[in-house]
Amino acid sequence: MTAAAHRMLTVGAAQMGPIARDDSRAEVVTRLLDLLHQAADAGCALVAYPELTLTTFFPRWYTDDIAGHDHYYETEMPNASTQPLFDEAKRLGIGFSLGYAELTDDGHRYNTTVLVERDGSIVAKYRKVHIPGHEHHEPWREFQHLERRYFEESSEGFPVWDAFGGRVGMATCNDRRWPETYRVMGLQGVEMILIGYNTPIHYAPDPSQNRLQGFHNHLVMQAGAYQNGTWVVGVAKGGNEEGVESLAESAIIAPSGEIVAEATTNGDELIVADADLDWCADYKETLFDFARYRRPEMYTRITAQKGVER
Ligand code: CDT
Repeated sequence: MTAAAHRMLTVGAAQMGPIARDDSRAEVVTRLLDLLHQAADAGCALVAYPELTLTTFFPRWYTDDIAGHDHYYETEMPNASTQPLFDEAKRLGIGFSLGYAELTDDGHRYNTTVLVERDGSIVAKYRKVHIPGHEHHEPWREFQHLERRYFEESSEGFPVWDAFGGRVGMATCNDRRWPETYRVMGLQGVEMILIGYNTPIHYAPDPSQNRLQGFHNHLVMQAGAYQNGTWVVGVAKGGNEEGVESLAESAIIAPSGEIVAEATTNGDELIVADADLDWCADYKETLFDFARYRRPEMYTRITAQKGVER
């Protein structure tokens, strides 16, 4: 009897360098297309783009009237600006995930990622669950992090989808720091989690963490991958954007927790890995055989309680 062929998925993380406030969507999409063509040359079937790929990271600026930032949001996806990316990806037979600011018909604002299959069909939208930062202008900060002003917390949780020959999930930036993010998807058998991020190096509430940004980034994604037996694709919008230095260090992480591809620049850069989705089972069916070893009755506090008991 011959062994079944492993399910291989060649995946690219399309790191972006900075996007200026005045850059048009068309200019950004040109850069996305360039990365897509590099991905095609590398044999990718799936490309992950960062969080809020289409614009500068606008939550760094306060507006009294939130509608003052409406031009940073997309009301449709695809739309006229992104249609060339959707068309070219379909022509090349490459799927992708793309983060953007979503403004819904009924006025809700989400930090969203769309997942598109190789045939151009939309698999799903994921809306960011953990919204970091603050709601109001805080003049003591060097720059603002007003995600909590400009985005609602999603109440749709962390679903996974059968796509790309495996089981795929998504998370966005701050979500990657929370173990629950990975575990909720791990309990649904996730095999690859796509995570876009914009992480300023300077963390105003506690600058002693600044030097650890790169370490923490890899720490949380590597732990999430290993403890759930899943691939993790972490993709940054990095570099100095409108005077704010953001972490690059995009990485593709195997179910072993090992980094198998890592960006070396803080600009537009594609990194690629041949992901063996069947490698996940080596962890899911042994050390992390959830059905055999987990003790959910011991973990009830995790869903019953939000903050630390005093
Ligand atoms: N985009 C995003 O979620 N960034 C946060 C910054 C820290 S909170 C101010 C992050 O967790 O990387």
